[in-house]
Amino acid sequence: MAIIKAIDEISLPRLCKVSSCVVMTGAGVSAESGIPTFRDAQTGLWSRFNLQELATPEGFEANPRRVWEWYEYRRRIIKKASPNPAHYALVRLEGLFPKEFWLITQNIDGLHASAGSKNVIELHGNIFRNKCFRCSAPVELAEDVAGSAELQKREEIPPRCPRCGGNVRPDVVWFNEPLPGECIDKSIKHSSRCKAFFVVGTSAAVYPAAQLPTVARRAGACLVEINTEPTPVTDYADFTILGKAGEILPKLVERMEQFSVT
Ligand code: BJW
Ligand code: ZN
Repeated sequence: MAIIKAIDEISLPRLCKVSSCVVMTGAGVSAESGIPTFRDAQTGLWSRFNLQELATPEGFEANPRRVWEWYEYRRRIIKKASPNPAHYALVRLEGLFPKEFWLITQNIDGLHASAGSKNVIELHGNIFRNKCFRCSAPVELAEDVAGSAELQKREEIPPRCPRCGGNVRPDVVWFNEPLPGECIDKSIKHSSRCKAFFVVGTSAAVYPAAQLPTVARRAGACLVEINTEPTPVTDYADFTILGKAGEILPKLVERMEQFSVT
């Protein structure tokens, strides 16, 4: 384990004198924006909601209305949220690697793009997009259609696909579903080529995302983890800093910016 107490223990040349950087983020990065994580003991979504019923295709087939309404509830929380200092620090980090920078996120909230990050790969989809459960066609819904009183009266929840009449679902990746092929292929490629890899705010419990830090480490990247708690990545990371992403990342990026101009 390489848990360090202060960010000045991190070897800046190993992070700044390289031309390629990949960051992988998880729900912990959005926690300080007020969006619940999944596995945190008291506050995580899976401590209150049933994963099998709400985040699998089987759960949707069994009760599409329940799943649609749960995602409506989560959309309302996310719509009210704004990026936090961790998201903005990652925008500045991208500026330090003009040749090659990728931000791979498991988050579906779109906050990295809202903050201004450019090269974002959304591994698990985006909660504000929809698609048809039957034919997979993307479905655009008017802002006020989903969950409107009129639809509830007609019991058209979830809404119907205009192409085939199938149930509309959020365009996110549930358990037992493959990740978008291009996203995971690009993520593996960039993780295996980068020289600096940051893992921020993820329990690294869900595959295939959880394999990316291993891929980067095996290929020789310097691996830096930021999390409030140790995770499986802590065992093989070069540096783990325990603390909140919104507090650690701005300080670390500021130090990297200072180092890069000298
Ligand atoms: C802070 C903080 C702060 C808090 N600052 N830190 C290989 C081995 C074993 C199992 C599998 C395997 N391959 C596949 C599987 C099965 C399965 C899986 O991984 N299961 C595991 C649970 C064992 N994987 C899948 O099913 C995937 N599909 C797949 O592999 O398909 C194969 C296939 C091929 C062909 C045909 C069919 C299938 C799909 C996985 C989809 C995951 N989906 C979800 C839901 C998305 C939609 C939604 O939001 O509703 O994605 S589940 C949920 O977990 C969500 C997240 O993106 C994902 C990861 O969670 P994350 O981000 O790490 O959050 P937490 O809560 O776990 O952790 C938060 C962390 O932050 C904690 O560590 C805190 O300490 C920390 N933290 N505050 C810094 N302020
Ligand atoms: Zn359809």
